[in-house]
Amino acid sequence: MSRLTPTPADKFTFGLWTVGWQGRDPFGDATRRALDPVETVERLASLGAYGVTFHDDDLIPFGSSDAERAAVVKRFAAALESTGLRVPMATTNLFTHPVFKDGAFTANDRDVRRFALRKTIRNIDLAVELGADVYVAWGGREGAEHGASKEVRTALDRLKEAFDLLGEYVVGQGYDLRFAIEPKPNEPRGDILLPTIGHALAFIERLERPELVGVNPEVGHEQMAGLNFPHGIAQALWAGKLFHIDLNGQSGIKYDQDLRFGAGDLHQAFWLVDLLESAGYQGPRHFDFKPSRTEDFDGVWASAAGCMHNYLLLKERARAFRADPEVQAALRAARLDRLAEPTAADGLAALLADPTAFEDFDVTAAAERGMAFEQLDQLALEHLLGAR
Ligand code: XLS
Ligand code: MN
Ligand code: MN
Repeated sequence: MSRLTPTPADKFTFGLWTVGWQGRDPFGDATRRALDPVETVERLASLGAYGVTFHDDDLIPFGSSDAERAAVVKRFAAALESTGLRVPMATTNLFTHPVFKDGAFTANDRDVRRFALRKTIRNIDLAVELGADVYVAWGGREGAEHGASKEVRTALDRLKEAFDLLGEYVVGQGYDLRFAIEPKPNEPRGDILLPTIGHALAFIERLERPELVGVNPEVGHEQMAGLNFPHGIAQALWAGKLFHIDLNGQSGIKYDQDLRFGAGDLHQAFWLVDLLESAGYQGPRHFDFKPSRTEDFDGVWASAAGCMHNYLLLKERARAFRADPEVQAALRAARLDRLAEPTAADGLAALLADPTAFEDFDVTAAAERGMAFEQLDQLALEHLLGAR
């Protein structure tokens, strides 16, 4: 087996809705038939994936009877059992049904908010039953298009209320389950609440049980806002909040492209894998992408395999970059070792009393020092291109 053949140890996971996307977009109908979740489980297992994830409605069609629901779950669980595929995460669809047109946890209508919470809690029970330890919450419809239509401070109160109730529920049930909020700046709403990783991190600290809640950032979502995804992930790691991650590709500030991982901004993909691997991120590498609607099922499975292959290739390139003695010298020349030193380990009083820090500091000489970043970055580019 090649070192670039995925195995469950790589912890690659896919949502049912990713390979199962039928290609419907705002301008065009479906280009592919619906996939049976059991077929998805079998195909993903044969490609070397570790697990599969789902929205409640991906698995159990909205409005199913209790008996239909039980039959679907039983069949799905049997497929998991026979393939060994895991379900490390699940989430709720709070955006497709028209009832959620003005949001779910922050809908102006109280009855819709209560329904959204009950729908979520019902699927949390199933997620735990199937072994998940992370529950993703993407508030796709929690937002607005019209200025006065959403009182944002009040909506944030309702959003906090929802997460506090969900936290109370999982603690009360004794579940080993944490929540991961997925930020997105827009689409399908004109503007969505908690649009970036930073907004979500600040929100989490206002909750009753902040320790239960982290983030599930998605590559393309931050890039839709023009942000540097690896920087956002670094801050989430720094805060101890990277509970899950959605990997895909995006080319700049435009609609949510959900390209396969590695397509789009390849540079950011390289630095992302370098970061996740060097930081020792232990969670699933979850692909949330959409195989282009131009593809038949051969293209769908090829793109799923491509996501995993590209991750493994980038992991290999990042490892070679870090191991290269010339890179290590370039990192020293760029003074990364100095960044790791505390600025005033001797304390504030010593800083204030140190004339070399200010009175005698040679500002001109310091300003003239080159940072040697270009050579370092060229080495990275050559490693990324496989030229070293
Ligand atoms: C949509 C989101 C969605 C979440 C799960 O843009 O990425 O698929 O990951 O609801
Ligand atoms: Mn997306
Ligand atoms: Mn996502």
